[in-house]
Amino acid sequence: MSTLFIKNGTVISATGATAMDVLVDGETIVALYVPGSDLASTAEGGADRVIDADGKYVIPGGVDVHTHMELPFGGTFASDTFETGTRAAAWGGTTTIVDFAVQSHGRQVRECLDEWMGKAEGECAIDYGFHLIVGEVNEASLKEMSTLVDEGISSFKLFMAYPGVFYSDDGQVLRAMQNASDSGGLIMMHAENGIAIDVLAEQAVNRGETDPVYHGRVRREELESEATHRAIKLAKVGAAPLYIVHLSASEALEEVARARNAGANVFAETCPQYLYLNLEDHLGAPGFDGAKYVCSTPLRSKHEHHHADLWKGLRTDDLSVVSTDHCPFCFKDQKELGRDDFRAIPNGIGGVEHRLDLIYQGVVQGEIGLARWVELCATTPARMFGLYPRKGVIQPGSDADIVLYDPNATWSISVDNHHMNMDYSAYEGFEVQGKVDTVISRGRVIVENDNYHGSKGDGRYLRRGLCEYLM
Ligand code: DUC
Ligand code: ZN
Ligand code: ZN
Repeated sequence: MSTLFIKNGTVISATGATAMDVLVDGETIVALYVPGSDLASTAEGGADRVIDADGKYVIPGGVDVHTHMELPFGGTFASDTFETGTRAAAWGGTTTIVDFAVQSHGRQVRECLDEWMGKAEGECAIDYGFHLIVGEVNEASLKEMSTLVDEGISSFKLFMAYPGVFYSDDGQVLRAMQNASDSGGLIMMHAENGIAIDVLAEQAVNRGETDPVYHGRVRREELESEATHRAIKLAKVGAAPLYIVHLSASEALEEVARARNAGANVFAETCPQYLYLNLEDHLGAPGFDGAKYVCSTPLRSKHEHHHADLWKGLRTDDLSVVSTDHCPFCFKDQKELGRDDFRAIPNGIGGVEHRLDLIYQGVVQGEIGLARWVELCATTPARMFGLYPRKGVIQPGSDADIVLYDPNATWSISVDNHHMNMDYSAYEGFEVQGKVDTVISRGRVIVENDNYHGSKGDGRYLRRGLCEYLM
């Protein structure tokens, strides 16, 4: 097995920044050294390869716990396959994803899971795990949920939105929560009142309001906060921990903060799109361009204070994780399905490649510190979803998933330089300070000098443990 010595960098962890040299043996981090020490010189002298990280941050590889490669949605499929999507993730410094296997309505969990395992196996550039979307809560799926926790699929997404597709009613939600309470699983909730949204959407279309912006106007903030509130209360009744996905709005955040202040095991994530994009400028872009920004939960109004509140939530830990909800669709032929009716626009934004950079802008702008950046993008997601300390930290014994990040590089995001399988970028022209320089996945240098050196099948399936935050 070959050894790799990374010297002169600043190692960033969830607790701070320290000048440290890092020794990797094969796939594993084996030691950290005080730079310039005798031990460091000996380790460097014996290494097969030395990388000079002078001027760079040395951070744990990103852990994106919310992606949807190949997701079937609205008569089409998310445009990134496990191959293309995980390669794009690697380019952006993410070395682990947790994607969603989907139990579709009317089908057995096990059969669906096998199918999703098959889609990913041998295709991924980086390590990957799965949550399960429980498309139908019934006796059979509840039984499987308990078994799956022991098999390393320890989190389950339920939807209070999308009636007739993924939707679970309150009784089903409660039963799934009771099950998770017994098994140690974590319920992830898409918290929007889908029944009410469908009424408003139909009324809007009947009035001739068919443009993409109405997707955001009918998915009202109240319908996110109401569902968030309901989910929190149901989780209390079911004695289950709860993780709210893709939280986008101030009022929903207030519900989470209130529950957390009361000591509940309630957690939430947000995504870069809710920190940088908005309803008027993006969803409301001229012509049909707003379709590029149709996702659910939707982008919120710039005239309110959602962005500022979400950044604050990231500082206070009322928001504990930043994921991407990477769910890309091309504009041509996919987003275009909804030209005459926003309800037919496939929901999703691709962003798996840009999470580290976009959240690093929060460091540049003084919203969060360096340690919090790493905590939000790597350490907490790993702990939340049973991957720590294998992932999410640079310490002896952990997988050698390491990113060298250049804090001084500047560039702009574009469809012309991204690697996701999308014909547009939701962040086109967005100027970024900081850049992923080198990416190491289980000891292999897969991105270096703007070249990709990995191959499909490098990534391994991760059996996950339980959420670490449950009390
Ligand atoms: N939201 C999206 O935007 N896309 C896929 C599913 C979801 O909940
Ligand atoms: Zn969702
Ligand atoms: Zn999602």
